[in-house]
Amino acid sequence: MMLRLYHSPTSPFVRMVTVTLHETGLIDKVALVPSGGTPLDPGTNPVNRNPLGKIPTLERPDGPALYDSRVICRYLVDLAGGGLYPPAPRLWETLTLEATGHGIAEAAVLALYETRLRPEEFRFAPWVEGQWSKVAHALDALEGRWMSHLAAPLDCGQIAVGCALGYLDFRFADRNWRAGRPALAAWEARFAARPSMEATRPVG
Ligand SMILES: N[C@@H](CCC(=O)N[C@@H](CS)C(=O)NCC(=O)O)C(=O)O
Repeated sequence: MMLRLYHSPTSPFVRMVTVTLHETGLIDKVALVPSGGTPLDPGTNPVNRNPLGKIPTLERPDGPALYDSRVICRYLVDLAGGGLYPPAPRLWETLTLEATGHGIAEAAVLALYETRLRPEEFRFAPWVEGQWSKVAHALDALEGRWMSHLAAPLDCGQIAVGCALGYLDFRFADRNWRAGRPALAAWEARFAARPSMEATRPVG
């Protein structure tokens, strides 16, 4: 069964899906369709498949296209026979960790759009700092409360956090997110060495 994933190598949300594809062994079943766009211009993003004009979007032979990345990851794990979403009650922790990784990536993408897409005269620095304070609070929560879950067997919560941290390194290296968060920094160094993470490192 061939799947088609609308893809960009720089998107942290796409990376959550491609890491899941590697970890479930499904990567060879998916054709990557290069795409890209912004809220200002959907570009080559598949607006006809995903009305929100965002990637990742997954075309599948057995139904309408799927989006967003969390839905796609759950579909892929189901297709692979399970594994990366544990049964409840642990599931609720995994999904909350996944939401934390997503929240970090969303705030970082919004901060990037503010500085990259907005003409200089319309930029509002406090709004960017507001996004960054969401990132900082979430990183502190990971360091303070989530290290034992992060150290447990792999799940999609860990994948979301690993990809979000990789995105911070890729786009916001100057913010030095590791400062004051030694446990999370050590976890990230181990996680980034997984073959699935090495194979999907952002470029561009
Ligand atoms: N919640 C979505 C977020 C996806 C997202 O924001 N993707 C960005 C690329 S990193 C995008 O397609 N942006 C285009 C736009 O916002 O119009 C998901 O998890 O899939």
